[in-house]
Amino acid sequence: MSSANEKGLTRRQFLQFSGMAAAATLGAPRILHALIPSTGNQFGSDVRSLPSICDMCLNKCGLIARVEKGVVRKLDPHPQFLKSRGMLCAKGNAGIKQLYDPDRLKYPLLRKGARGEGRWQRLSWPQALDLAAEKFQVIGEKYTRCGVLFMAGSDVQSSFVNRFASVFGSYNVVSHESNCLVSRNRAYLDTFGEMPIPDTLNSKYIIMAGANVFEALITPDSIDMMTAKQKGCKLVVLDPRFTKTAAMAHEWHAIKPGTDMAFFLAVANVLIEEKRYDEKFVNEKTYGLEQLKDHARKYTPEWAEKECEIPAKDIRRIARELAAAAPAAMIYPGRRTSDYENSTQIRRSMAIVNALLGNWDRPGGLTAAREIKVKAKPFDPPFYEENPEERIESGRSPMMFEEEGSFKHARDAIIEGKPYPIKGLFTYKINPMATGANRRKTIEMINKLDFMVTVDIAMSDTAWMADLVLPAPSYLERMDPITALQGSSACGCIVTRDPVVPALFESKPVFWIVSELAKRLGLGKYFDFTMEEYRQEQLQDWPEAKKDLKKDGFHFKHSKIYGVYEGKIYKTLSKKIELYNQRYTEKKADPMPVYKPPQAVPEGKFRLVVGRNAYITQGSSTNNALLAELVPENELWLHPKPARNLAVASGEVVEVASPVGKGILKVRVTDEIRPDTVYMDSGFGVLSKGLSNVYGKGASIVEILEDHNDTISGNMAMHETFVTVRKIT
Ligand SMILES: Nc1nc2c(c(=O)[nH]1)N[C@H]1C(S)=C(S)[C@@H](COP(=O)(O)OP(=O)(O)OC[C@H]3O[C@@H](n4cnc5c(=O)[nH]c(N)nc54)[C@H](O)[C@@H]3O)O[C@H]1N2
Ligand SMILES: Nc1nc2c(c(=O)[nH]1)N[C@H]1C(S)=C(S)[C@@H](COP(=O)(O)OP(=O)(O)OC[C@H]3O[C@@H](n4cnc5c(=O)[nH]c(N)nc54)[C@H](O)[C@@H]3O)O[C@H]1N2
Ligand code: SF4
Ligand SMILES: [Mo]
Repeated sequence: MSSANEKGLTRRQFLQFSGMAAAATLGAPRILHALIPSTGNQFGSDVRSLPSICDMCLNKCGLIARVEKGVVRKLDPHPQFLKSRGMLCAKGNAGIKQLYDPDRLKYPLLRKGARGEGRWQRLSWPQALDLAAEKFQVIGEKYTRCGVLFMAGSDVQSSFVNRFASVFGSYNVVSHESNCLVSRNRAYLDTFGEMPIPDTLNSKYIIMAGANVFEALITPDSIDMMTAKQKGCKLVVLDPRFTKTAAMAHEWHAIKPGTDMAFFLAVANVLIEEKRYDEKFVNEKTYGLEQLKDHARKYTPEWAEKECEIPAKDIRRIARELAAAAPAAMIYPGRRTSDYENSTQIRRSMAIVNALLGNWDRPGGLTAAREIKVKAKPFDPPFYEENPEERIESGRSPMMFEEEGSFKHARDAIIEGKPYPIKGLFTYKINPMATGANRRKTIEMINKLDFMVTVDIAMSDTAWMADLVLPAPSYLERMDPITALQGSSACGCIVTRDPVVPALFESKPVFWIVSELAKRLGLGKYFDFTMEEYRQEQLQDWPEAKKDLKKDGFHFKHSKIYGVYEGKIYKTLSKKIELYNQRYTEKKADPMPVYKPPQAVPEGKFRLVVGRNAYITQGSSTNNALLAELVPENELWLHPKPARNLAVASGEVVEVASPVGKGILKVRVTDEIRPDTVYMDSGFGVLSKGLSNVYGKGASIVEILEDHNDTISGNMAMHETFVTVRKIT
């Protein structure tokens, strides 16, 4: 497999251009447009410009909604919102179709026929709430209150679901994070004592492995990466696919999936053997250099080449270039190489190289998280004596995060009924039917339940399986609490939302839903406040922010970026950056990453990998009418060589099958992927007929993916599935 930089210039230039076109949607905000005053513009004088915060993905970019006679006509980027550098991406623009989607849920629905049959009865809100409260009460009495599992996705109101779970008495709360990035968080926390923020903007050399920032947008990193490149930063991408990020990179290496650790251990080897690491920094601030020296000795670039299929001379050169650019150089922490059974250790190898570069707390490297906190209204939850000792999935992986849980493990535990039964499920703004690998198991789990409630804006596949479906307003119709946005090199900020238009249909925010449930369950005193009162209390520590929040929906807290760790200790056992982690030994994990090759791809099969494009959010925006125009269905990326063997051409149809499921979709024959790997977009092959734009299109990746997990953190490992591909005639 050759690297992109060895390919013909014309093709590369072409792809760079197509990458640039995609990036232009994110890089060229229509600032001038957004700055037009709210009266007397081309929309007419009764057009108002109202600020809000985009919610089409987790990034939360600032926007301005143009509202004409109570109707949102257009969404523009907020030019002063630093975190997104005044950008609103394609998905952000398409938010208008999320609001005005004819498929929106309109009123509470109760399942009539069998699960997944799609027969519903309309209920009034009082009927729906009475029913849900009664069902949860009964489950609580019969199976203890931990017999109800709560799942809330990435949302500013999810904290109210957690609060409700806590006062109801269940500590079985699972977020989306164990399907996302907990293994990365684990690795960085256990190395640096915290999750660092990359100073992408000022970096001179970035290796991006298992991340795709020009399609999987992270603000401000995606935009800053573009600016950094213009300022001369070198970008090296390791990805089995030629992504848009790879197209924009100086170098792309089609790394063999699952072998990044070999690459990074070899980089560590070169840095140590050639004494190119930051000696002063490493001696002063890290723990375990001597052990690492011994450990890394055997991991030479020549050894690594055989594992990761990147030439030894390139590994050596890249290590030297990195060292020369350090400390303004980094292995981009990314979000999810969380895809293998040893993902925490893969990420540890990257974190360790970062530490060797001494790129901590200095321009162009990794920086400390900005301290930014907003109070939540304090409460003292009741104690329920009869509850079990532990969370349902406790002990299934040694170092799970208590606050996030593990979807994979919790689902297994519910199916097994062990160590105790869970019979109720409440989901809010999360779609595990489309985002949890092995969909059949999710269905199996749901079939074990007595009662399931889903709060969503659309009839997602998860809602489709529920007993009771409750309609929520979109972000443009909500009043939200104040939330701190961490994790951005544009400094910390707090954001909030006021409705730009009134809530449509009978939709109700989850804050109201859980407050009403609490009242019915005798827990009303824990929700005896309005959203306005809640915000007032949150703002007690933020008097200076009031004006900004009202005007823009955000307030930035400018703070020191570099040198904040001077004189501070690291939040690790050794109080230093841990190249060697003693705690891991106690947990029977390797204290330093030990390379174990991934399972070889069996003859005649392919490894299926997950990824993103700029027009889809995880598993759930594919029904959006504007985005569906851009990606109407998914296709299987297949390299020309195996395509020839299978006698299949682009546009023809194949069956992709794994031991757990299969799907039928069109093929895209392309050399933008390794011959041993296949890829397809997420969010297609839906079961719900309530998603009328996407129903019947493409195949579901979670139907095909097996559910492995990162052994240490319990993160779903989504790249451990081998599939067969067969032409359908
Ligand atoms: N447009 C868009 N933007 C998003 C999101 C979205 O859904 N859509 N979601 C947001 C969220 S929640 C997240 S977590 C982030 C995710 O952002 P990223 O972490 O950038 O995630 P992915 O797009 O999944 O990129 C992972 C890449 O790893 C590659 N890969 C697979 N196996 C290997 C391997 O073994 N080694 C290496 N080096 N590469 C491998 C895949 O081909 C893929 O391109 O994006 C955020 N931004
Ligand atoms: N197949 C596949 N699986 C994945 C990923 C992938 O790329 N592909 N990515 C992984 C990652 S990184 C992550 S972070 C997780 C994310 O996992 P999920 O959190 O399950 O992600 P989404 O697909 O965004 O699901 C969001 C749900 O909320 C609903 N929704 C949207 N807006 C609102 C609202 O305002 N109110 C309410 N009540 N509901 C709303 C949507 O209709 C949808 O049902 O998925 C992980 N799993
Ligand atoms: S990256 Fe795009 S979809 Fe995500 S919040 Fe920003 S504008 Fe919205
Ligand atoms: Mo994620």
